[in-house]
Amino acid sequence: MTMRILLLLSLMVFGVAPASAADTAASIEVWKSATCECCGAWVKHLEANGFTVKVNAAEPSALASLKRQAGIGDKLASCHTAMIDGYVIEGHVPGTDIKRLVAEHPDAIGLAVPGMPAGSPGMEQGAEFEPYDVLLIKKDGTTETFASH
Ligand SMILES: [Cu+2]
Repeated sequence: MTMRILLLLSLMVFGVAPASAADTAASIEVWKSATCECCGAWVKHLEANGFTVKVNAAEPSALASLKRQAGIGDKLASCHTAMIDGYVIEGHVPGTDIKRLVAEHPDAIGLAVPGMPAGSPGMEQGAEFEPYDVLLIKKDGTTETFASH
């Protein structure tokens, strides 16, 4: 009986460890236009999900060249661009998907939600919800569906 309890306790400890490791890595840097409201709402969504967010105001031309350098083509582009743990996060990507990306650590450029789908984090418009995919951007520039919402 005691052994079983010990085993259970150690399982609980190991079960908790990856979550706290992910929390310490949850520091994200965002580039956005100073006046972009939906970008600001997305930053609040990240903070509510435990991320520490550093926000940089960027002029449209600087933002565009940042996206180009990061490997974000026109088809993937959205309003804001962020970096976490060496990954690029483009657009209104949910915090849960960012945490999963960091935890799974795939060989990829990052995640993108192209455009600005209604109902994605920061794009809440009442009850309106436009189903959208979170795309994993691979190093060769191709994408695959990482999550569907
Ligand atoms: Cu937006």
